[in-house]
Amino acid sequence: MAGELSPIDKAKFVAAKRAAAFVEDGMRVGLGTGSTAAWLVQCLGERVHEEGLRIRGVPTSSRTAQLAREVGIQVISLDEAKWLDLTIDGADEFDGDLNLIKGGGGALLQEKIVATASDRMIVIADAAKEVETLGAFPLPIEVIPFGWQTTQALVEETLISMDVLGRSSTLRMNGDVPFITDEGNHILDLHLGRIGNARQLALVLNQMPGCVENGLFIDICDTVVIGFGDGKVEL
Ligand code: ABF
Repeated sequence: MAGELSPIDKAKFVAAKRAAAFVEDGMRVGLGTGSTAAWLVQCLGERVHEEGLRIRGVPTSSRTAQLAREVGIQVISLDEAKWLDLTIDGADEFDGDLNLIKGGGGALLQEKIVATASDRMIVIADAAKEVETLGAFPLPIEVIPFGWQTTQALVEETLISMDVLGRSSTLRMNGDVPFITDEGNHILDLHLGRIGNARQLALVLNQMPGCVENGLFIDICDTVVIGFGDGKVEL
């Protein structure tokens, strides 16, 4: 499967493969979104075929659901699973406290619901995702379409009082049209540069009318499996 991979893809693959080993027979597993999580789904599909691994997968996006079915993983809904033994997902940034920025793939709402409905959450990431302080990656927030420009203005105004470097935001586009999430919402990307108090910002953002969820994952991740371009893995 891994063949000749670029260093970045090798890093993602080895992290995913290592994390796949944590999945035990009979588990209900949350399956993340993004290119690193796609490797995980592939690795689990191999285990299903080669070992007869019996798992039920709960995808965090329609894209992941399709891939999971393609590789032979039994897909069920979160409500059918009721609770998950383990969720494995990617991230855009992680810091020393294992707090995350997620949502670069636009699935942060379902990802956060699935991750918090799990006994354990493992993040798989290439080493470039590790940061001293969150915020260089634009922080995605999911907002309902109704009055989104007003929501955007309120969010930017609120950021003035927060410990962040930047305060501008942009509507995420999909070509010439706004990106639409699986739930039919928009994504605003907040260009903050550096987030001094991620916990406080996460709380404030979710008080904003029109803001459904934000991409700050605070106290949710239990373990980060870090992949490197030379094939090394750390956790
Ligand atoms: C998803 O994985 C998103 O939350 C996050 O943005 C993305 C990272 O993508 P990749 O693994 O392709 O770098 O879970």
